[in-house]
Amino acid sequence: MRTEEAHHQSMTTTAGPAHAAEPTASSTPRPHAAEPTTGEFGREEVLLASRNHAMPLELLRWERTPAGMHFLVMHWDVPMVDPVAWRLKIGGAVVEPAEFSLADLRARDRMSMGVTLECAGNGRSLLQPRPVSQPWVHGGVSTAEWTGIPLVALMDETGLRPDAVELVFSGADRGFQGGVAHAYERSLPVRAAVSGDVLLAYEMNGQPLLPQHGFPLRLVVPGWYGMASVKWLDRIDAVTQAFEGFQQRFAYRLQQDADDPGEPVTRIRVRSLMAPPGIPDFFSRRPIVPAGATKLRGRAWSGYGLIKSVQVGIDGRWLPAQLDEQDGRHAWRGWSCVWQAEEGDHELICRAEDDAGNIQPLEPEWNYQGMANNAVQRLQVTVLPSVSDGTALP
Ligand SMILES: Nc1nc2c(c(=O)[nH]1)N[C@H]1C(S)=C(S)[C@@H](COP(=O)(O)O)O[C@H]1N2
Ligand SMILES: [Mo]
Repeated sequence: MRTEEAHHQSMTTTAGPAHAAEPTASSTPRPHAAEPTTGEFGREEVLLASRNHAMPLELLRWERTPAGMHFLVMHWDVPMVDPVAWRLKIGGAVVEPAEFSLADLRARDRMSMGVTLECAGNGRSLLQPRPVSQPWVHGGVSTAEWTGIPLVALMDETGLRPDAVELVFSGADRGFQGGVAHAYERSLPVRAAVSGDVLLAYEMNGQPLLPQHGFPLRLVVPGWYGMASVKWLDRIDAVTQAFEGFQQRFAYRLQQDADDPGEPVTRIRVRSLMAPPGIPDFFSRRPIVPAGATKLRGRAWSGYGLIKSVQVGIDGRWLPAQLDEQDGRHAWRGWSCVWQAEEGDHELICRAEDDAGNIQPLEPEWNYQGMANNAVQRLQVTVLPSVSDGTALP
């Protein structure tokens, strides 16, 4: 239901005592603190963006993103977890509730895989009007090598009661969002959680997880937007009804307006990005490229299948890109294309298609939270006759 309140309420102040914990139709908690805007970036957005950094797009040249360059999202504070006292507790609708220490988990058969994680809000700031939240441009995506144990291995030990419908994953971090205090919790349908390659990861790129990426243990859900991959994991509960926590029910929804219950955000939509060619101008970051043959490189991924093709658009003319070898089922796929760059200003676009028949839209599909924007990247570049030390911009 639409209400007057919806248009001028603030998330950082409490609406009223009766509204604090039990949301009603007239006080639906809002994941974002302000209405979408066409205005300038605010102080809160700048602060969020400096805590939750992007992967610089030149890192698209790397098959695996170095840990310190992997994009980062923390809703609240990084929790300090004592790895000796820490236990993973599995309970709820299971046959045998159990607790595991980090040493228990590390002693089991390990599995490693390259997984592309992308934040569901990646591309948010390119929408008009712009939802006010973490103001991603393109860099909310990275690919690390994750090592741990398959979730299904532990669930086989604890067993699941036949009435279990979802698993709820809880992180050790807590905060307020939508005016409600809660731990970061997300659920997956039982089938998605125990089929697939869902991993309980304790290493990233061969090293113990860094504090900001979920030390000592995190979930990695290949193919799903990043919100599913709960960090600082300390509980898994099997539940017999759909989970209604804030991060499930109100955040990560494809909504048309604040009161639209919306559809849940799940898998990663097909997308490609290009590493910037040439060398950048410091302040504008515009790429400056010398005339002649230039190799354009990038990566493409999809949570719905494998990448089938990538096209590169140069001033509106499409060229097919060459695809690198597919690297596992869950890591992005490299692509390249040779461009005969001619002097002047140009627009470069890349557009991927997956083997489920999904193709990137040319224009973003707007939604209220700025989720899952997989529109093509448009890169404005300048080609000069040559570029050497001392070359001046025109
Ligand atoms: N416990 C917890 N898990 C979390 C989050 C969080 O804030 N708390 N953020 C989620 C979101 S929105 C994303 S996109 C990914 C980002 O993972 P990364 O920071 O390792 O890149 O973590 C997810 N897991
Ligand atoms: Mo995210």
